[in-house]
Amino acid sequence: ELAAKTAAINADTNNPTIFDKIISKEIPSSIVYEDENVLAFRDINPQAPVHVLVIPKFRDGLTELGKAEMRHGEILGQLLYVARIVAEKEGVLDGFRVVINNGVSACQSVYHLHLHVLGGRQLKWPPG
Ligand code: DGP
Repeated sequence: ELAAKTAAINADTNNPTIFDKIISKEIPSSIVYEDENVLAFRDINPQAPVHVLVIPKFRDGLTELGKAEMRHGEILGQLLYVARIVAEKEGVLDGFRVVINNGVSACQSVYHLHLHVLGGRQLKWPPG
């Protein structure tokens, strides 16, 4: 049922992505946090000892942050709060970074909004 709902809602904009299969558990992932609306799982290509992706289960037009509308406010807030839960669970609440890559020039590769939560090492600034 979840897979069907995800597919139906996500089909409204562009194409489904690999994240749909992660949400439906068709593709296994290392899940750090899950609730009705949000899933957090370890990035397959970690850039830091802690590298977790936080995504909405129902993309609902949010292929990228640039597509956000006021009606997305609640889910956007939930994603940011889950980033904080993940940071605490992973033991990096004292130092972590939340990144959203938006569009080609920011190297976005999956068009289903996702927050990267990075930590567990000294992070440099400015980022690359
Ligand atoms: P971005 O470049 O911001 O669009 O980040 C997409 C991230 O998604 C990238 O860091 C790698 C991750 N990713 C892609 N495919 C998979 C997958 O099948 N499983 C997991 N766990 N992560 C994936």
